Amino acid sequence: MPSSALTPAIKDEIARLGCADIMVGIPSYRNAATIGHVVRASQAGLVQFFPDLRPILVNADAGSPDGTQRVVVETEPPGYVEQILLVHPTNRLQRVSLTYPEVDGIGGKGAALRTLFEMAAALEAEALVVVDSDLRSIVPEWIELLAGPILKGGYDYVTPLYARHKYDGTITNTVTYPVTRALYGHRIRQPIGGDFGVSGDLIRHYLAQESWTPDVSRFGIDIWMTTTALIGGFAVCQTRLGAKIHDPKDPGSDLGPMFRQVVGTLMTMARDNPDRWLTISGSHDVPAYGFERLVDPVPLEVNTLRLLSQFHAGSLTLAETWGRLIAPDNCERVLALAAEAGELAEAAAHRLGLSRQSGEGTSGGSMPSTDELSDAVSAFHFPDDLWARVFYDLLVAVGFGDVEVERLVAALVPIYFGRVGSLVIENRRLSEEQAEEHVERQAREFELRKPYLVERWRAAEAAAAKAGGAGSTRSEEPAR
Ligand SMILES: Nc1nc2c(ncn2[C@@H]2O[C@H](COP(=O)(O)OP(=O)(O)OP(=O)(O)O)[C@@H](O)[C@H]2O)c(=O)[nH]1
Ligand SMILES: [Mg+2]
Repeated sequence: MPSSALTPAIKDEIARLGCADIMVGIPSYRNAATIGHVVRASQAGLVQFFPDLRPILVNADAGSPDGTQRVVVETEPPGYVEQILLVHPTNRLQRVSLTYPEVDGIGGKGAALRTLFEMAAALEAEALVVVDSDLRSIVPEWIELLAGPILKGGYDYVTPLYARHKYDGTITNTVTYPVTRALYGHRIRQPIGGDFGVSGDLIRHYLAQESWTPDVSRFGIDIWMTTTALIGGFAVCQTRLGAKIHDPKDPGSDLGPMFRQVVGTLMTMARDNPDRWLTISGSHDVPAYGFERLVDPVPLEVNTLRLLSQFHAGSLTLAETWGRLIAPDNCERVLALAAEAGELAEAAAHRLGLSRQSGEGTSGGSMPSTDELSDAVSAFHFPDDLWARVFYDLLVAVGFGDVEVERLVAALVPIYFGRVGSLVIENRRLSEEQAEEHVERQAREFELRKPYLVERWRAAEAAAAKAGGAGSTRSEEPAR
């Protein structure tokens, strides 16, 4: 990890605070509208469930101009805990909001967490709970659900389980869940959920890592935390938090950069740790804490027409790059699908009176719903096996090809849009449970196809060793 970049002000703050047993950390950027609720719930959770511990709440903010930090320092805990439950915390709750420093010139969620790790380590906290600042559905019990397995159960890393809408969490559903499961063998359903519990031991391990990259300073942080915990052999469990309601994103318009940062980090870590996944086959359940909850997540709209158009548009500029990265048979299938996506989207846009590229309304009329849009392109289907093969082809290219990871992952984005579009179309008539079964089906496909990855990886490894002379293996000399 890059050397400590804590500012003198943060060091002074740490000296003033001294020690803590349990810390809640909240990264933020322009979250004044929502962070108050998160701070209130966290404070109540600390006092209500851990009255005997020394608690601290730290907000690591990007210097938001909207008053996020002011909201944090002015938000008081709810009075009911002491008034009704007569719980009197032994130790006063400390509440701090600070502007975190960049890491090697890069700011972002990961840089914020880096400051939180350093603070938790300096304060010798036994457990750090990290929660997102745009959460609407957090309740005080989340703090216990995320810290309990660490403080009472001896676990090191607690990942969330949520009831999410079938169209929410597309990067998770299409990449991080199935790939983490197939590579490392742990069925962690939300490897990048954003709400985590981390033990003091694991924080120290994080701070000792050399694998921090610019993407980890941004949205690569979540998959980096999960993968580092798995590779390091730490005890991992899940915890049932109920619904995740937060500022939602449409996968076609908001998630491109996040996809690149998350998937770039996942691939770089796989490239650098082949010994941790090459020999693993199959997967096992990861224990879950907390009582089951029956909740209906908030619906989300997705513009499937735009996803299909973007897939097609990507094929027009990236066909040559895809040809260098993807095995010929698979590439041919992807190009045929992209052409089909373009035709279907164009015909549907014409029928619905929408502009072709954006899928937006052209005459000020209201935008059709996800179902209407998906019905109009219902013939489109991107098969599970092709998605798994293409992903694995790219992983091999990360290991042994001559295209740098950033470019390679950028080239995958339009294909991801095609895959997500297909899943949304396929799931439009399904319940959340049935859609979940599709996610499982796809994860099994990644496991089933893993021998394809291992075979290609080993062949490329052998070819690289031959070309570079005896002893020049991939793991000694990572190809960038
Ligand atoms: N400190 C800091 N926090 C950030 C930055 N960008 C995002 N965050 C915080 O990171 C958390 C997650 O960001 P979101 O934009 O909600 O992303 P997400 O919920 O993981 O993404 P989806 O689930 O795909 O919607 C929130 O608490 C944000 O405030 C940043 O640049 N700096
Ligand atoms: Mg969010």
